[in-house]
Amino acid sequence: MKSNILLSLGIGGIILPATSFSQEANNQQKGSPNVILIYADDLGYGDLECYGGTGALTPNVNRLARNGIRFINAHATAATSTPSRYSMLTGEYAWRKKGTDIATGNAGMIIRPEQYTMADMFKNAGYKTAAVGKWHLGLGDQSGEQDWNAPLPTALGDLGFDYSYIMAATADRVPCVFIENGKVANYDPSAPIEVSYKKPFEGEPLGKTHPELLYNLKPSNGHNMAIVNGIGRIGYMKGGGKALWKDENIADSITTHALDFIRENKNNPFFLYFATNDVHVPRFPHDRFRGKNQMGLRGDAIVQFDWSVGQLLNELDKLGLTENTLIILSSDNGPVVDDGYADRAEELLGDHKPSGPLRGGKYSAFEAGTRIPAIVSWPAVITGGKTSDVLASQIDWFASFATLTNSVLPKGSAPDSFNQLDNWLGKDHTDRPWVIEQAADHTLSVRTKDWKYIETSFNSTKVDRFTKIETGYSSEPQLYDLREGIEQVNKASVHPDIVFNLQEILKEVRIKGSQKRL
Ligand code: NG6
Ligand code: CA
Repeated sequence: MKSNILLSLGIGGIILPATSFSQEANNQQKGSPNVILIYADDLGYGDLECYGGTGALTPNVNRLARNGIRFINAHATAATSTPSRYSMLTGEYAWRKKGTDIATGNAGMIIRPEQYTMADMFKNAGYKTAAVGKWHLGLGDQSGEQDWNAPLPTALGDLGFDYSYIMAATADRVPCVFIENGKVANYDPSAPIEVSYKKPFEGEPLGKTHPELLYNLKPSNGHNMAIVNGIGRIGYMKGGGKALWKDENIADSITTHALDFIRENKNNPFFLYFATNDVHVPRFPHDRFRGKNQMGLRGDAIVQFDWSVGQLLNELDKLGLTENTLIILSSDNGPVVDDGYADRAEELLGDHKPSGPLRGGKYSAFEAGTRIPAIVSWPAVITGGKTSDVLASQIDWFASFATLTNSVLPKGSAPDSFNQLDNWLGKDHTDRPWVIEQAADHTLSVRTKDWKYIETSFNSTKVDRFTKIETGYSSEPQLYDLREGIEQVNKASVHPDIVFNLQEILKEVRIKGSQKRL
């Protein structure tokens, strides 16, 4: 029997009727479906058409949603990229580990080779594994010590990925080159690469000193160090020559490499982590995606993202792999409109609401920081066109995929990840007992289906000056009743018992770990 307090916290509520599954589907499930994780960057809860987005057409994502389940209560583990990705790929909350905040482009590898990753798990289950696109989890042994002109001593091959074609960090951070299997792709020996986040290289023009060279995009905040492709970046860089990326070709480049990987592995199970640069800044999509929506470059980036999704779906169709490929499409954190470039995103937003009905955005402790779109499709097993409001977190993908592939995880690995496979496949509608959300300043929130507690923060900023996003930080404890819709009225003083219980969950998960708390 559930205790009253569990019920009052909204724990364990069964929301939707369970779907029945045929024996055939269950048998298929025992096979090894291909798994593709399409991980968008800064794509908000309200950005896609199928989540109410009005500003840009996303027909390919619509197609995926028609074949799958659209989750409306799913969370990334953090409101920024590096901690979110760290948690997702290791099954360990990033706030347990130092050095997992937004990484520079010359950060050393944050996940260490001895850690067991989601890719290791797939590889041990007989899958071919690949990471294509944005990485943002460091490369090489030591921060700032990489020699970008030689193979990196440690890279994604040490974390279970058979193949990788990645950007070291983000498009707004140097080095602006792709790294393929631990080496700079298309390396140009005539232009040796040097990278520093400490000091500029003599003779290299900077955004700050040579704004006239920023012919593609100008910054609105920061982004005034190295200039590559007429766009200012974070960090200093020299050389690169023919290996330097052109921002307008990034989506084409990563999509092409993803398609090649799929083709090469059409006869064996594969795991593809496809992490797009879209819709992160600098938003500078290819010409053919321009001007197709009212929102300017941010909208064009959403359209370009949708195009990449369509390319993957078409290829699976062509190869006859659609039926037995499990696709999850989601985002690493919530949306931001002005993230440091003068791309007119704010001015052209119109009625489009990147956060949908939620409060806050990227970086924020409020819901839009981590509540993200999540669509799961697997035609062999899932009857499409459904919506699920089950409370879910990306932290559970690791253990859920382990169940999917009948994998045994080494002791101590993925310590915060629970097997919620049946929830993600729409068979079980029991909410996760709690979900923990990490804001940019490390403020943690714990939420159940009905309630959300935001712990007190020493940070007094209410609205970020540059992004104009409400942070959700307060020196007072905050409690919101999510049945009322968004976080609006702080009920902490009205329900001290609920505050206490949510604080206890947070304390125990923090100190004793997730498994002990269960
Ligand atoms: C911020 C950057 C922002 C973005 C973010 C990381 C400035 C002014 N802002 O510091 O542009 O790069 O870091 O985003 O430089 S994330 O999605 O990768 O976490
Ligand atoms: Ca992000």
